[in-house]
Amino acid sequence: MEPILEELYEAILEGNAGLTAEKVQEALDEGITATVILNDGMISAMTEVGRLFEEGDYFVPEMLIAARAMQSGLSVLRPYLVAEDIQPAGVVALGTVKGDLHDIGKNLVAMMVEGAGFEINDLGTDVAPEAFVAAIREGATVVGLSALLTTTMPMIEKTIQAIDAAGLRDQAKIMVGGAPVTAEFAVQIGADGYAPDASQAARLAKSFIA
Ligand code: B1M
Repeated sequence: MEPILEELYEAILEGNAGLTAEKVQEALDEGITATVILNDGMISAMTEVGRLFEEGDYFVPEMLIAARAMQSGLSVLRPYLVAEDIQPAGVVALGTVKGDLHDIGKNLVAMMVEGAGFEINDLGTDVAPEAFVAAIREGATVVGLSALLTTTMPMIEKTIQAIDAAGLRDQAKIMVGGAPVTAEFAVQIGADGYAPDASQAARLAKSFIA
């Protein structure tokens, strides 16, 4: 790997947002294409962050600051990606279900999934089933439903039912997560996958398009 991409990789692992933006600009100035910068310097770093989190070497704060560094680098890179006409791996519509206002975990999932090369349509919190239906009509191929309350878990199932009733169930893969959600619950309500954390959510989204 080019030394500048190694420095970029390290800056993301360290969660240094300012340095990450600088290294992206330096790599661009050296004539490295946005695609190579994204894949070799940035997505690979976020994959490593995910691995470190799963191994228990990184915790939520480290993952958050790494994801913020990634965002800072992406903001420099975005116009160049557009110029190179890089297509995202797909659009992921993500939201916390209706009645639920928790968004820290959902935001972490958004950052990691964006880090995996997807475009995020962040629908926010307290999202009604109809908004997820509309997002699929607008082109989302993956829907991510987050719930943090046992009282809002049934809304995940209602959202899947609304997508089904709109005749769109085969147009998007549905992944679910949140502290009270389990793999068994995901199977029971007909979701396509469950992820226990943001890193595995990014892996799951990638597996949908593999
Ligand atoms: Co709330 N709250 N809260 N709260 N809150 C919990 C969830 C609770 C467990 C606290 C407790 O009692 N011990 C409890 C739920 C109990 C239950 O349902 N059994 C609870 C309650 C009761 C409530 C209120 C009802 C309190 C009240 O008003 N009486 C109320 C509800 C409001 C509402 O939503 N309608 C409420 C309000 C709030 C605040 C607004 C104050 C605040 C939220 C601020 C915000 O999000 N902007 C808040 C907070 C901060 C929490 C705790 C303390 C922390 C949640 C959090 O951010 N965790 C929480 C207790 C706890 O979890 N220890 C609690 C960190 C975050 C990174 O983890 O969200 O689990 P998490 O996300 C993980 C994974 O779950 C997964 O990946 C993430 C990263 O690894 N994941 C996904 C999440 N979404 C995913 C989606 C995926 C895949 C993976 O695919 C799509």
